[in-house]
Amino acid sequence: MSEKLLVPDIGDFEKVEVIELLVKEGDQIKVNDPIVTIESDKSSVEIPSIISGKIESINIKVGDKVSKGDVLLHIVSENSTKKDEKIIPKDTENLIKEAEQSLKKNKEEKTTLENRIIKQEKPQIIEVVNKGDIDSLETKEWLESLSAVIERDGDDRAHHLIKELINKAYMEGVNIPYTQNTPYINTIPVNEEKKSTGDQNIERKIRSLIRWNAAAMVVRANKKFPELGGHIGTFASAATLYDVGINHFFRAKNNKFGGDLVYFQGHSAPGMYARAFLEGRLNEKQLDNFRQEVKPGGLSSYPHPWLMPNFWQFPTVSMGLGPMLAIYQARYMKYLINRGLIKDEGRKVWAFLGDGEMDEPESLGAIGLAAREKLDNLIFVVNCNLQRLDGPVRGNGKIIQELEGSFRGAGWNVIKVIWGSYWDPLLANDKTGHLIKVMNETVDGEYQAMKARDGAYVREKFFGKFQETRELVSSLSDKDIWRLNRGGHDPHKVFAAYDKATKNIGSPTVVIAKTIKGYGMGKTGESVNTTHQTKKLDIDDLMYYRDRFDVPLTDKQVRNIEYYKPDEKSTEIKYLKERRLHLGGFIPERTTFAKPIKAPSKDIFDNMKISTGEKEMSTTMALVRMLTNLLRDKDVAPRLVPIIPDEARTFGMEGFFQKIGIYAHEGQKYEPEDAAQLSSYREDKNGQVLEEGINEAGAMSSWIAAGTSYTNHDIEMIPIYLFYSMFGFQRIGDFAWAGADSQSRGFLIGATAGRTTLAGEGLQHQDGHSHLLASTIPNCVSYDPTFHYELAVIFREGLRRMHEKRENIFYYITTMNENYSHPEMPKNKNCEEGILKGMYKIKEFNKNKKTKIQFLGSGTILREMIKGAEILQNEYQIDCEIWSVTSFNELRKDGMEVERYNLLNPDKKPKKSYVEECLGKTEGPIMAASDYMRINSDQIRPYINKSFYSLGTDGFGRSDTRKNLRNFFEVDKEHIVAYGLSVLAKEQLIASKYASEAIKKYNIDGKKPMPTKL
Ligand SMILES: Cc1ncc(C[n+]2csc(CCOP(=O)(O)OP(=O)(O)O)c2C)c(N)n1
Ligand SMILES: [Mg+2]
Repeated sequence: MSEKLLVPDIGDFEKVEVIELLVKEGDQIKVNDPIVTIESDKSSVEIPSIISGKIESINIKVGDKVSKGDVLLHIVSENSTKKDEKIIPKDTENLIKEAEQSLKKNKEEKTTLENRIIKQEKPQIIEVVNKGDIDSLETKEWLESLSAVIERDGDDRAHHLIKELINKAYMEGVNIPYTQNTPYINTIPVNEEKKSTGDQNIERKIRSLIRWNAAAMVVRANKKFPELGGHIGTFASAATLYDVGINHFFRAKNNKFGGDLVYFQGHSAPGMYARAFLEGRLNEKQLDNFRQEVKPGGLSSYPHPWLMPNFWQFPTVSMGLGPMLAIYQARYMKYLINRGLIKDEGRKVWAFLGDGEMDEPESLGAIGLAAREKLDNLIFVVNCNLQRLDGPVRGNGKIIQELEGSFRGAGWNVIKVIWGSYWDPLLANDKTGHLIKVMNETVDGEYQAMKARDGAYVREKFFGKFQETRELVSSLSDKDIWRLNRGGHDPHKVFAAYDKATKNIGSPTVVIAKTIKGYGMGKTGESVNTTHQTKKLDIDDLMYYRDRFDVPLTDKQVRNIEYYKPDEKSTEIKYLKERRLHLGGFIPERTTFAKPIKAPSKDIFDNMKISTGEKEMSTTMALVRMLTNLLRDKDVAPRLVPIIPDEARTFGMEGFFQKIGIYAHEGQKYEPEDAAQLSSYREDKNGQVLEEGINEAGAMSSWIAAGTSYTNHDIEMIPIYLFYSMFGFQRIGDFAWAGADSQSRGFLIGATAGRTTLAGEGLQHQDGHSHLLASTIPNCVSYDPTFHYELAVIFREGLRRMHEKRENIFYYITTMNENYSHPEMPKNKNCEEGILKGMYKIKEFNKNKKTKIQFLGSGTILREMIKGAEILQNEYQIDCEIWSVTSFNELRKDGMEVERYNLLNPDKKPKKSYVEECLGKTEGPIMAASDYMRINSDQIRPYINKSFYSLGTDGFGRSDTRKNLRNFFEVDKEHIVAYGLSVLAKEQLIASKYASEAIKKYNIDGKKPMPTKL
């Protein structure tokens, strides 16, 4: 039966041009196969078929304008099933799934509840003493009732009752301030702690050796070169947190398992080196080259994959990046799983963070997303040693409670590990609740001060606050009191917390552990405000450190600050290795087994090498067209990860919503408002687009996760992050640097780029420097193309270099939103090479054969230069060669290298920079211009021995028409003509009157201040 395929609802557009026919008569097609591509002045989308069958006739051709309801094709259908009828109603499917899941969950919950009720010992009544308690007897009764409920019906019932009480109070108008906090005690009750299976004695010995070697490494390096720096205090406070993880939880990547991903806190790097030394992965010589990275074999100061590519995976030392990168890494892992690209192996992402670090807005900035996306593969461990660099993190408050509130409020599973096991009996005996009261009321400044003093001080200042607490410790000596340990230094408590964290389902977990900064460093380094920067320990401190951790070194060895490594056959080394063997291998370790992606054949970009004729389009639109083409390449299509921070419509990418879907871990639970339209907002569990919302830092973190997929997930992916160019490097510069360090591969597209192409926006939108920022990153390759074929050549080469040849570089390409027609690619065989190297001659005006000038134009301003050159030829008889400069940055890189070579080889024939090759033999002075600051084009000035002038858009942007903006910044064709004549006059190639006349003619006000001053 023959059926018509009609143009569907395409939104507000009418008479949209058909730019591509993707089928022909006689083709057999299936539902969802793309039929035609249509393009409005903003975006291009493919229309998929909703019928399967054989194409009988095609009613449209390229160039036709179509509207909703027009007939595209006649199809002889196979079974006359239309997509609309066949589609399983998504919502019903979701409902069934959800119901099934909740049934399963209920069952699980019931069993765990039963278990809990059975194993629960009689809960203790914790009475929290409160000054304002007007009837303590009544309070006691209520608390006893609650205890009875917990005992009889379990935690959930108790929770339910409390919730009901709060609701009731709220309904009665009682204004109860809401709190996300629990008392200042461990989250996991003693009776629910999972016991470690490890040998605590051996583990303590190993930990002590790691502590010693880490400190020795820093002290030795600083003895040799006092300028080198380093940190002892951070790792000293976190050693147990890492050790328990590495001995029992962090699973390495191997041929059977993808590996957990661990973000180590930057300043704790010495601890990781010290462990690798015991593991035999690093030798003494390497430890002695800590922070001496210039010669090969040195150990990098902090985790830097660029400098130690086989060891470190994640750069974290710029505080705040780690937490955000880890969140998006966990999210990206789920994305890969949901798209069926990797298996779900229950891998975890762990992130170790400092409590001071949590002040960075980025640290807490994305925790909402982690909860929303139910990232139960994510575990944060916040090391709360209560100190940052200068002093206490929250001297007057409590960082642990503050973090608990923030994370609980955001929907995380919070596990507080505050007190070590020595406190357990005291807490159990705290029948009056006074101990918890003191714990709650003592501020961090006091807690810190106590650990800088001794047991007697703690007795007086802490337990001495109440008679009840004083009595609680009356039988303890000062030494016993001093031994009361913090949770983060207690391997049992840490083990129990990690165990619980790894088993949590449905939400991310944060383990908030209390520790002591500089733990074990003695009077000069423990819990004092200067701990962070202590990098030298005197002999007494070293002796103390040795004794404190029972390191088997003689006094002489301590004086020599010798490392200690037990024999390979010792129980310690055997144990350490056995643990790692059990967990699949060493950690951290960076490897990659990803297969390259074959770059698409050149012809996939053929349609971008022909002229667009009358048709005008922006380079952003050309890019989207190109991506649409790439989605038809079977090798590339599944690997593309388009990332957009709420700007798809700005860039004309809304067609992607239907075509490849927006990733949403819960699918789409609602019918979108625009469901009937071709570009409907389609969320899908295996959607491909990462729509990040207004969140550039998050989008960049996703880009880094995808760009390092080849090493962290052993699958090469092609992230393409499109953003307003002004909200790129300027906004997320530190992330871009971390991405570079991580050796991310992929594309950053600075769309709506330039200072004058984005008309009608303004100072905060108009970018005149992103290329300069890009140029600061050594492995960033950047381009500012003008025409669609340039873009195509650059993009394909990017795919080839990064994803086929696996070079550790990334691309920054600016695209614009100014519509113009694009010429055919010049036939010159060197054109492609020139585009990639950074410049090629695009046009020549040589009618007059008298005076000549060289114009170097980039991006949108190239077009002004072409128009200016035309005026110069026709009205002033000046010839001109015009060069399209696709990348001043690339030209500069080549110039620097060649110059260096020539300086280093004074006796050899000098090499020529590519700029010199292009311009060396040309006639006339050079004038360069771009839509960026002059310094952009000035970059190549040193590499050519000719008069060189540049125009650019230095100054604050502002909103106006493109014409007015280019006039204001003096980069329009009129200024190009006037300045061009002035340059020639200055070079005494023409009389100055021509320049003066042009200045007058074009109403150029010589008295107008520099735009930088306006
Ligand atoms: C973005 C950034 N700002 C400042 C620093 C300098 N800095 C290094 S460590 C540190 C204090 C860290 O304190 P915390 O996060 O509590 O870590 P701890 O060493 O106490 O575990 C500071 C300010 C940095 N590394 N990164
Ligand atoms: Mg700290």
